[in-house]
Amino acid sequence: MRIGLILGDQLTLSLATLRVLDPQQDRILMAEVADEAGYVRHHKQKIAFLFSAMRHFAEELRQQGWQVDYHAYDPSSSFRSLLAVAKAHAQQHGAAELVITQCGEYRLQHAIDNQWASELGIPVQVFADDRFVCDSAEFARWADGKKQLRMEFFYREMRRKTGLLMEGANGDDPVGGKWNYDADNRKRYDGKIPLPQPLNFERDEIDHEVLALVEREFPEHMGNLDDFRWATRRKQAEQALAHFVAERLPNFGDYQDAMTTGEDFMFHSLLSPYINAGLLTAMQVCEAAENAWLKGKKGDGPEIPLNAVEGFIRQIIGWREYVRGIYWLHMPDYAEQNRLGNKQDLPRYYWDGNTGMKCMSEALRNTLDHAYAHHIQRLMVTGNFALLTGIEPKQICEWYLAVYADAYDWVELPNTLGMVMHADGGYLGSKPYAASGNYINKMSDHCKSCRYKVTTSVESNSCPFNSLYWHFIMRHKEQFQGNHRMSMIYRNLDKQSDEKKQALWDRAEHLLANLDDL
Ligand code: FAD
Ligand code: DLZ
Repeated sequence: MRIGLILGDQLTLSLATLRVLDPQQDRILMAEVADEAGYVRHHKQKIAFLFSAMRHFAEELRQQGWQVDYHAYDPSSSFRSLLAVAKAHAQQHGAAELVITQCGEYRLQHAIDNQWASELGIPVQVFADDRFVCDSAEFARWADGKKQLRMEFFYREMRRKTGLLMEGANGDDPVGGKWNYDADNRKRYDGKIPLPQPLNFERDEIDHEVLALVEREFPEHMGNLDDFRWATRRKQAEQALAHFVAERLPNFGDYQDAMTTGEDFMFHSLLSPYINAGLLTAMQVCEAAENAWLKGKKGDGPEIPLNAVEGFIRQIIGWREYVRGIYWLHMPDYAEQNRLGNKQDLPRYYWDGNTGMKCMSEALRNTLDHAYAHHIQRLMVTGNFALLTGIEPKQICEWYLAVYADAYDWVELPNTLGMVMHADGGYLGSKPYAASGNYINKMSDHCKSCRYKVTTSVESNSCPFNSLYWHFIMRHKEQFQGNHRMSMIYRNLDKQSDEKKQALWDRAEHLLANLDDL
């Protein structure tokens, strides 16, 4: 017999492992282990979501006729790693081989490739993870010979490959004549369209057991479980998808970048934990969005604007696949990059949420309460602040990996190290997403109720983002002044008087020396 080890982020019925094994002869192994639960201090909701989803998945497999051995989390267990559990299991059953689908994270895949077969004393067969639209080899071929990669061109390839939102005699043309409607997706939210509340799911015994376990065994981990809203079963995740398509997708595009005080989810899908853990597949969610749009076009359902559907699909077959491609192309070296030479420590409010900066406290409260923050909070608030203050990439990457229910190294690392911190020298994105308080004020209502004044830069109560932004621009002049996308910024800097530049520099230096007090 063979053993199929299924990981916490492989909860998909069509997983390669399940396609190659035989339910009559082979056994499935799943395990909650201390090493996976503790390699960063995952948010309590992340652990609860994953453990409960894993347990429900094991039940689902049993109902389908599989023999599933499930190692539930036990703090006193001597089996702390997946390898230790697999070894004991292989010996107990006299397994001839271990089968696994390629891991999401380099850390674990590297150990499997280099250590597991000899430790287990049996062959280990790894199958490609074909839940992704583009596998690592295809991405490497696409990237080959390109000095700089651009998501937009990769995305067009993925549109052609999947046929999503394509038209024309040969299906070669993007619907509506344009590939990308991002320019339409930057509205500030004015409160006129009601924001839909996310679904709350019925909890069963498995959920209650897991929630109690996490509360008991991971008390020192970040966040709280009071408002745990995540779906933990496939059926519930499918309900979440249907809810998104019906209630949120129509406004997803327009308000994709908007932020509003007290509104944690806006029109975002909240689907990333389910897609990343495998309860939903990337193609399933894209097709659901495209079908709803097509129905609306035919008059069989509510109309959904093209900018919304295209924006949503681009995030998934564009950004999501693109960052994964970069991850596998450049690991393990990618994780070590720090091209801006940052070494500042992460301020304490990233962990406790207590700061007078309203935009930061809102993003951090959302993170603590829900193990969630929407993209613009991650990119333009907590990410932008880390970039401007020069946080050491390793520290900020570890934070993002720990605190979100959807966080896995393959997707978190390129987003944080590349997109946010520009620590890869601009390989992933051509220009750093650095912005002053002005941007946050344009896209949100936070500045109205903030302790700091967004309209000033050098006074003692002025918005920290303002002087820190100019400090970033000044201190990285050498790296960025030749970047044509930033030439306007450097022209603006040159127009400022020496006194103003010095005042901005001094204010920012003061902030950097007192970061924990903001
Ligand atoms: P929506 O706004 O509804 O977007 C729809 C879907 O598109 C998401 O569910 C997700 O699957 C995909 N998506 C959107 N943007 C990205 C992106 N940049 N990269 C990959 N997929 C994307 N996403 C993760 O899934 N895991 C992470 O660990 C993660 N870390 C991030 C760290 C930083 C610093 C930043 C800036 C972004 C990160 N993202 C990560 C991307 C993005 O912020 C989240 O996917 C998104 O906020 C999840 O919420 P949602 O499902 O409501 O997304
Ligand atoms: C994130 C996570 C956690 C918290 N716990 C487990 C676990 O106990 N068992 C498991 O199989 N997977 C877990 N995971 C997800 C893994 O970390 C993930 O499968 C690997 O990092 C590979 O992507």
